[in-house]
Amino acid sequence: MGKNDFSNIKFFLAEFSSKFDKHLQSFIPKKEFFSNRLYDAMNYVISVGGKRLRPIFLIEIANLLGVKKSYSLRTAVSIELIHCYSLVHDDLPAMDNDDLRRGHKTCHKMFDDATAILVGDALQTLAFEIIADKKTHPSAEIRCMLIKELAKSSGMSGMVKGQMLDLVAEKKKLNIDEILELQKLKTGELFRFSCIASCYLNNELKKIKTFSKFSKNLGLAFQIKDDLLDVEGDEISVGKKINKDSKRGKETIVSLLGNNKAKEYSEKLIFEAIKLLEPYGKKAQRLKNLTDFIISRNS
Ligand code: GRG
Repeated sequence: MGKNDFSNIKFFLAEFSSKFDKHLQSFIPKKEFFSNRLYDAMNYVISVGGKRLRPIFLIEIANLLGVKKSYSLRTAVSIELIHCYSLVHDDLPAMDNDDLRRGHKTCHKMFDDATAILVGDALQTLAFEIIADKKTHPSAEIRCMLIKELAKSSGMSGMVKGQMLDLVAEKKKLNIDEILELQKLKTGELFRFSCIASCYLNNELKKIKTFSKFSKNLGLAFQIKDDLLDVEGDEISVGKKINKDSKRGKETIVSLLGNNKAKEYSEKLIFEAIKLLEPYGKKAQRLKNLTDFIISRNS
């Protein structure tokens, strides 16, 4: 991808975020007697930035398949809410114990631990409430399939399981296969939902296989880049503490393969992901550029 394409993608992402964020915020009340603290904290979490990568992939794939915009937008809000909840809980002292997220104080530092737990719970349940609503899709069957996928990708056989393995990894050295499995669950599962949701929304279940494969490569390449930023990036651009994994003695794909091999591996994953979009020709150009951005980004 040329230099111009890279700045175009950054411009496109900024434009997307500003529109998407307004929509995201519209789901959370600004003020209400008695519940102000909860809503203030929820609004804080969704207003302090974030790249919005999961929503953007969901919406770009939806556009490619021709899904009605209001359906994909609501589903994209749901996956971002799940992602935000996971970050709030991950930052808590009982988990990663972080003070900085998206360049701002973490939720529990800005408010307190109990509020952060409730914020996570409320963001998570709101995600399911949005998908379950008829406005997301007129077919109850399709809404149920989406709810099941979202639960699977975020719950005990998806992200939560991955997070548990990650906690175990603090005490036990994992090998490369175990780390790949951990990352597939912890990070990859939400990307999988983002990439296959439109197959449900458009009732094109046959396409799930291709987009699952696409998401597998995307999620893994994203994680490798995340690990590389942890060792090569700077705290200001990344917006969170760096060198976290090495300080905790945690193995990552990068620590096991070395920076160069890990980089090569991520490039191969992205090359193969982009190849899966070939049947869509020029219509998929922006999605291809976004896919490439996953490993060229610096935050
Ligand atoms: C608490 C159940 C539970 C799960 C937490 C998300 C997560 C699982 C842990 C966060 C720690 C971490 C660094 C995970 C690896 C990759 C990841 C999810 C990075 C953050 O995603 P970005 O870069 O974040 O898309 P922004 O802030 O841009 O949305």
